Amino acid sequence: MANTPHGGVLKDLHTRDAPIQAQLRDEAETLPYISLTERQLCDLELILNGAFSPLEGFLSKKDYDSVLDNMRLSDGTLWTIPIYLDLPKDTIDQLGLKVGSRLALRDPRNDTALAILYISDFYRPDKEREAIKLYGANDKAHPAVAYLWSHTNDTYVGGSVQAIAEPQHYDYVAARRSPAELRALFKKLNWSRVVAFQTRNPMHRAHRELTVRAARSRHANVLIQPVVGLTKPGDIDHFTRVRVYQAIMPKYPNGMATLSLLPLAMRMGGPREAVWHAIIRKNFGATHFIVGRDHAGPGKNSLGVDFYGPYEAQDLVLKFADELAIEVVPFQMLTYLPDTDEYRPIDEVPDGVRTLNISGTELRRRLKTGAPIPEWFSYPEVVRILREANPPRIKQGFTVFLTGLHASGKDAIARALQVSLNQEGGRSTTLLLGETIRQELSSELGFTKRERDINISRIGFVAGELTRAGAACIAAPIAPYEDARNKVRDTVSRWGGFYLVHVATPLEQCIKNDRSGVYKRAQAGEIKGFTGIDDVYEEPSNPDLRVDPTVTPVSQIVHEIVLLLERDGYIGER
Ligand code: PPS
Repeated sequence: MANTPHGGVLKDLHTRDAPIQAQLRDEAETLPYISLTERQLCDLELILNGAFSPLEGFLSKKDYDSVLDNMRLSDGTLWTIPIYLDLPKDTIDQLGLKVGSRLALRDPRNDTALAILYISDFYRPDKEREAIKLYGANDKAHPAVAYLWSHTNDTYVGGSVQAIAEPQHYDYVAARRSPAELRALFKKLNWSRVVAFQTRNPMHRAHRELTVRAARSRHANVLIQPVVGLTKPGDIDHFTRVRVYQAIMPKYPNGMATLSLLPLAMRMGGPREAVWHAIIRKNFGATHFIVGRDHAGPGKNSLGVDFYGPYEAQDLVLKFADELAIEVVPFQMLTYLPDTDEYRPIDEVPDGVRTLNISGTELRRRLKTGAPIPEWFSYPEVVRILREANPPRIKQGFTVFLTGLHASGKDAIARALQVSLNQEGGRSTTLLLGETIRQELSSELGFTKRERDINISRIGFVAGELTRAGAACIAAPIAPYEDARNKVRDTVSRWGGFYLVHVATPLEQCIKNDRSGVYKRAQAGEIKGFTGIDDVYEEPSNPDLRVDPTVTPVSQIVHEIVLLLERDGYIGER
């Protein structure tokens, strides 16, 4: 038998409202509406399918205060993370929303009406109090506190919801299961004891060992239920992680474990979040829940100290053990013992026995550099998926951005570099000469500062996309403004390498080089605002390379750039 839902009844609002769904859908077309934020969408999905039982909507002020102060809803039910609908005051005024109004809640991705909210109250939160009560500190190093100040609107709206539709997903659809579906599966499989495992990270051998140990100790089956909603900024994307989970499932004995994805928006709230996770797993029917070291931990605060103690989350969940009615399976970190080729909880390792570990940071380093990841740590299938998603530098894209005056020789360098990179092979190389971009992408633009900024930003966008796709991009516009060049660096660096090369040919030489006569026309006042004549060129303050083709031959300049790329691992031995 699956575990009893929190509060006694599974609040599956889809089932409850199925008889009036068509009516609600018609009504939604006549109502004021809002498009949900990503976090609100995650929250609503889990309210509607009962994963947040006993909630039937967004918290009223009374419940919100009670959750903040006592970790309970106002009726006394244990509940640790407040689920509210935050809206801008302007939207509330524009839509004319009042207590008693009905508001359609739409999916931002496809505009579908998912639910109707019956508004019970509006309230303005004290964000500082919320941060301190919920997360222990008003410190923006905490991702949820940062989110509270930068993304959360100032008015919270409470009220119950009625279900119209489930949010449509297009990825890993078969692996997403609602509480009702998972409960039905447990029944079909005859699983009466299920230990749930929460994760927002890729799984390796240690995780497989940990879950099997938990199953063995509780005579249970295993539910791997990773979060695919919102996790900690900087985490590995859920597409990669789900492929990893799918690769690890065959490592369990047949029939022992199942994988189901959870579209939860995590808050990284440590102890409070661990209790919330336990409640959610109970609603999905799990009877046991693994809580490890630093569960849902946000990392370090602005003073460099961990927000929560390593076992604070375990302690809080254990404190509420009876009330939660889901058995917590506390876990120490597992570590590898090479001499006996086994994993053991760190507190069970006899003195003097050798252990091995690869930290998250070390793993990321090895993925980045292509350094080996041993089989004792992870499965080759998992490593292959992670490597695909984190290609080493040699397979990543990069952009070489040449900036300089007209006729400085940057086009000749760009062309020669393209040939040299084609000779190197391994990537397709794209040339974005100033002139080409002006014809193909920016033909309607002139040369005011604003128009030049737009032009450079377009180049940045294209260079970023090419870099992301693993190509080599060589751009050679004048790009006279430091600020615009820095923005390109920011855009491209998100995806791969970026090198700013200042082609610092003296103006007199550029004028000599110029066979099209534009400098002469600019000097004669026939062209206005010409860079170097009557318009500014801001010299790059910190280029990766500064070159002057009047003193260094193009072949040597290309070689200097190649040396930079080789130094950083973008080219070289494959
Ligand atoms: S910018 O500032 O980066 O947007 O300029 P860019 O797109 O690279 O300029 C491309 C070519 O436009 C010609 N041109 C001018 N350049 C500077 N100032 C003015 N007012 C101007 N009017 C036309 C210039 O010949 C640039 O050529 P290249 O060969 O690309 O340097």
